[in-house]
Amino acid sequence: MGNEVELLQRLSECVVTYDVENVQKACENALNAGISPHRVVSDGLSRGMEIVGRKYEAGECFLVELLMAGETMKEAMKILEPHFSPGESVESRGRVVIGTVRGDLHDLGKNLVALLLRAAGFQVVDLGIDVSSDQFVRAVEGSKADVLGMSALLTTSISEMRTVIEKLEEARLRRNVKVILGGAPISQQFGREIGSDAVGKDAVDGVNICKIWSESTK
Ligand code: B1M
Repeated sequence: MGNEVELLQRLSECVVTYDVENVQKACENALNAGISPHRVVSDGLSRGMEIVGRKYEAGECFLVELLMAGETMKEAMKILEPHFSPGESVESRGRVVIGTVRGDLHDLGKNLVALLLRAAGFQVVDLGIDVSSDQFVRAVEGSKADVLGMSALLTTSISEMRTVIEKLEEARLRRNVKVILGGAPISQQFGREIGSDAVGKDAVDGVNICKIWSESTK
């Protein structure tokens, strides 16, 4: 079955070579060898995505190949999802509305955050991709959310996050909801500038921040 390094390497290779047929098997092998589902994602699949991203940036692969790498990762997540499920006895920690902002179709990171939030016992309303500011505001109001999570991967989309926060203020909802941002182009400074409550460095960090908020309101 190979050692840990090889199993993680294999996962990364599956993403880099768009090996949709074998990625689930590679996940199973890693899980059976005792590698945690978190590491399967962070030290295996995500490493592969980073390589594909760099190749795209260097002009060594095309958009369609990015898409195929994304699909490979989604296929892998199907196998991993049950391993992140919370126990039945887990009490709800609160409601989180989450989505990728308008103009942005990247959802792998956002899906991972949603998955880990559910695993931690949060009720998650996932609005999907290309979500407008009005959709975010309506969902926060309608679901009485404790937390709003916004994700963006494109620098051209991040200004949309500011619009959402401004509209929450106009609707007098800002005080009722904590706002967390995430995605590669989002810095802590940007988060402070637009008036968010936190920026998650990665999915685990984002979920930990939500857990701390949930504990502090108990
Ligand atoms: Co695109 N893409 N893409 N892409 N893509 C990037 C982001 C890019 C950096 C690639 C590059 O040029 N190097 C670049 C953006 C440049 C920029 O603006 N700075 C880019 C571009 C330019 C584009 C297009 C414009 C290309 C084109 O059409 N010419 C186009 C835009 C489409 C659109 O959105 N309107 C496009 C399209 C696509 C695909 C559809 C083909 C595909 C997405 C598939 C999908 O998501 N279903 C895709 C992919 C796969 C990528 C890369 C390769 C990988 C992104 C990814 O999924 N990573 C990416 C390059 C890269 O990142 N190296 C790239 C894995 C994922 C688990 O990580 O999403 O970063 P990530 O999430 C992390 C953290 O950021 C954080 O936690 C996650 C895990 O720890 N996080 C949060 C994310 N959200 C969070 C929310 C939180 C907390 C933490 O709280 C709420």
